[in-house]
Amino acid sequence: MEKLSSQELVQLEDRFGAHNYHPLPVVLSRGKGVHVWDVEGKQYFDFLSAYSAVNQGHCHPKIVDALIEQAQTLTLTSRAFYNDSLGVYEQFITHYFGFDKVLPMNTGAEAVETAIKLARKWGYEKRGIAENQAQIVVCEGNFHGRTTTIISFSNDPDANKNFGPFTPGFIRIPYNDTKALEAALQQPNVVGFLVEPIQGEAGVFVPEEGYLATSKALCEKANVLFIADEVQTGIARTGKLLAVDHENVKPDILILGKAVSGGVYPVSAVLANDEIMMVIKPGQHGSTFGGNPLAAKVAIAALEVVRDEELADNAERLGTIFRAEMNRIIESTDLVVTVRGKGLLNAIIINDTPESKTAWNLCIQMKDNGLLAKPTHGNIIRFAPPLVMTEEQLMECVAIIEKTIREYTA
Ligand code: IF1
Repeated sequence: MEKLSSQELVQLEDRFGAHNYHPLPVVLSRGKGVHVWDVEGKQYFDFLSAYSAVNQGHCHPKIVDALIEQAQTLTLTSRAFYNDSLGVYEQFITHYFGFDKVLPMNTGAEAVETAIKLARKWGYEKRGIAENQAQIVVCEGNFHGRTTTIISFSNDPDANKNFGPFTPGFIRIPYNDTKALEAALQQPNVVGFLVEPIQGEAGVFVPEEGYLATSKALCEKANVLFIADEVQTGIARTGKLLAVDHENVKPDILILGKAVSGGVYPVSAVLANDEIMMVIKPGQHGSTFGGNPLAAKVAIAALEVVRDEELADNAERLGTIFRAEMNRIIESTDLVVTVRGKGLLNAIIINDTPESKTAWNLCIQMKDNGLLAKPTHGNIIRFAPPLVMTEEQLMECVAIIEKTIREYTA
């Protein structure tokens, strides 16, 4: 087949694909480590990492090798039968994160839905809550996925307008507000508190020091499950294996996705101890691909890479340098108001309204200068490179960001 140009490929997506995204105008055809290349061969630094799914870098050889080997051996058995990869993976990942058991799923949203079902069932069968009365506390500004139940408790109109009717059973409180959580936990039938340790999509909102530990303590006191959604903040992204590790908080239910597979294959996971996990009996939950041998082998390789290449330490160290460099730049420009984040999950706030095109235009210019990033909401640009980045590469990216800001304000 003849090689299609970027423009031709964009037209194919426009003509034949649903318009559920508005991508930056760049068509990628290859990725390796911290770099991606477009169809015309131009190289970029990837500063989004597929929303933190490619923490280990694009096409990491160890993960791809695991994929290829298993893909030629056994890809899918369904859970109607056992297979020789799942138990090995379950032992590996439960020891890796310190829980009794794992329920393997595929996407982050499926894992969030699984956690919701688990918390509700635990509430009915262990706390004696009246059936169909369970409540789960969630936060304003949350992003936990795109299914109908999950958008039922979103307060983002883009996420839920005209997708109703919605699933009941959720209490929404302000993020980073333990007083609001304490009040919500007094309400009857509350079984869980579902929270992102850092709100990614909302614009990399880092809660105050102690928020997670205080929230966990409040949940313990109220016998309510603390459910951490680490789909985006987990897997070393924020400078620790999990974002909750910054406060030594052990969630009752841990939700993982994205970089569990290094972006090579859809893998997600829900981890909990037996007194919670064992409320689900055979035939009460599952999925065709959940826990398939290919996912199992890929996830083991992806998690070994995080451990063996000490990606959390690298993210911690480079994140500190990155924010210092951004603060240096902020000193000398009015275009950027602040930088915030932890590890290599950061964002800059652009000095313009959320409705303005400034952040978008800056991303277009950074693209032309060789770095790919995308605004989250309006005037916030998320910066999340692969965690395998070197300091030298990071400084090259800082130079591109600085050059772009200078050009933009010239
Ligand atoms: C899109 C956002 C990021 C997540 C958290 C669960 C999920 C996600 C904390 C669901 C997924 C993705 C979804 C993707 C873009 C991206 C995203 F912009 F949507 F919000 F990262 F911030 N919990 N986030 O961040 O996982 O089902 O997608 O595997 O929908 O555009 P998923």
